[in-house]
Amino acid sequence: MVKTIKNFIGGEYVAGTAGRLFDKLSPVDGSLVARVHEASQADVDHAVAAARAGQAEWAALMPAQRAQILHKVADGIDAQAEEFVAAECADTGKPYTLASHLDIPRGAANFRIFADLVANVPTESFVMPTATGDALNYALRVPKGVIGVISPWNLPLLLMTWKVGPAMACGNAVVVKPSEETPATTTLLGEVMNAAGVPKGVFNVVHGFGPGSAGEFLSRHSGVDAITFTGETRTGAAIMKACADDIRDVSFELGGKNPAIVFADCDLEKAIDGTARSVFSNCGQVCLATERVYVERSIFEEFVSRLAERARTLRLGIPSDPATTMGPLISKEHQSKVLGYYKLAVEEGATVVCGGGVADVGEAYRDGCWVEPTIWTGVDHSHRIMREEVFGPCCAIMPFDTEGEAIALANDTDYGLACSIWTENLSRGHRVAAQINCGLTWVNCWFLRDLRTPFGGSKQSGIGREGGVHSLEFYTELRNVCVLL
Ligand code: NAD
Ligand code: 6OD
Repeated sequence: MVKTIKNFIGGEYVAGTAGRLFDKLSPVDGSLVARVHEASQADVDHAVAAARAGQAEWAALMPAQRAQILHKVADGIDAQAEEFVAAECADTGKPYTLASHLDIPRGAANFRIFADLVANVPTESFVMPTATGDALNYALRVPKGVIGVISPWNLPLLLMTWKVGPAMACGNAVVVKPSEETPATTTLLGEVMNAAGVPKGVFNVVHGFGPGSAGEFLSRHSGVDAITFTGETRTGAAIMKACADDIRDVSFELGGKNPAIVFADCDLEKAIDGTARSVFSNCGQVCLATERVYVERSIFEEFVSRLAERARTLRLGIPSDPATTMGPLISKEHQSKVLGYYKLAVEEGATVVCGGGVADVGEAYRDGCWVEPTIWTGVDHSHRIMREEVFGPCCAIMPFDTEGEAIALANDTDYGLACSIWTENLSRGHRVAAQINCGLTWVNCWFLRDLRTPFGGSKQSGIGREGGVHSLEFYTELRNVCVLL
């Protein structure tokens, strides 16, 4: 049955006042999944006003009281996990196995970690001797106010709650603009917030697009104190401009063109496993995904043929089939973009090791957004597929001869999000990791997350770090009080 999805403002589901609805189509077969109420400027104004009104009551609670409520939110997600999984998979086409092991449990974990952290955060103080006696300085950590959260479609609940969890734990109210491609789970979270006892207006959701729609209305809104955004680098630039006039703060998690470096002294089986996961998981639509693989020359041929073997054994299929290991891309538009890169790679002279086209998943899914998992060799850094983010299930593999060359190749990019290093020589692992210019380096693993650690990108991959106490830096402000005793 086709759902109708409304905005969530002041604790209630409300229709868009302009009466405009847009279609959300299934990436699996192009069928209509939902009709979504697009928020007008007036609706975004309403959501920001509701957030302003709700924030004071929320911030007045003790951190431990907020923590208790946020634990109930996490429990609520767990209790409705099946519904969340079904909604996430209907919007994205991703396998149930992935959503139920990664997206939805992380949605709950993102509330628990920050609830506990904020309830236990210390404050700093200094005693300063003066000629007339001591002065006591202490810092008060206060919420920023209303946070605009603009989120993407690839890991919808996970990435949205990664921002909403710490923002709310710190005493802020939020207005969330989920991707137009994935409106369902953010909307469902409204129900969970109400059931957990979150005061009305603390969590709001507005639906729509970017430019000239809810995304732009929110990022330009003078009633929003800061914007936290995850998405494409170019979109980040537009949001930064929108925030510039009022000097509003931004936190950005942006695109990547992430390298993996595979040394001949690696455990080859683990390196193949890890690289296959990092290239093909979520149909390659993970900001941390590996798109450039540098392999030491002595194991190059073997690595390429074994990774291609893994690609060929991926099982493309519908989300509910437990045998499915890869779903479709998110949309027809994104499929065209990825297929454009598949064509460009060949025009630029790359050798196609496997894949390279539209995947045939059967007549019933002809209108879906399927592409083949793809591997290229015969590339160098003059090729656009070695420089631009594709965001699909593909990688290009290049040989290298020395450690220094591998480091230079990995760093030769405008991005700086993530890197994986595969070696059994841990001294080398530490040494190389220290020289890679990116926010996150994994040695002999990939996307292994401890939520207390700093997360974010260098260069065009982002601004700021979130995770653990680093999130507090963005979602709160410190006020110093100096008392002459
Ligand atoms: P996107 O930038 O197209 O859209 C993200 C969000 O921004 C959506 O909600 C969209 O409606 C909104 N938006 C678009 N234009 C806007 C504008 N002018 N003003 C305000 N809002 C606007 O990104 P996407 O296609 O949804 O996601 C894929 C991209 O996100 C990839 O580049 C990927 O690398 C990146 N990403 C980065 C991280 C990270 O942690 N660094 C995580 C996930 C995704
Ligand atoms: O694990 C996280 O906290 C996180 N932000 C992951 C981002 C994945 C990008 O697609």
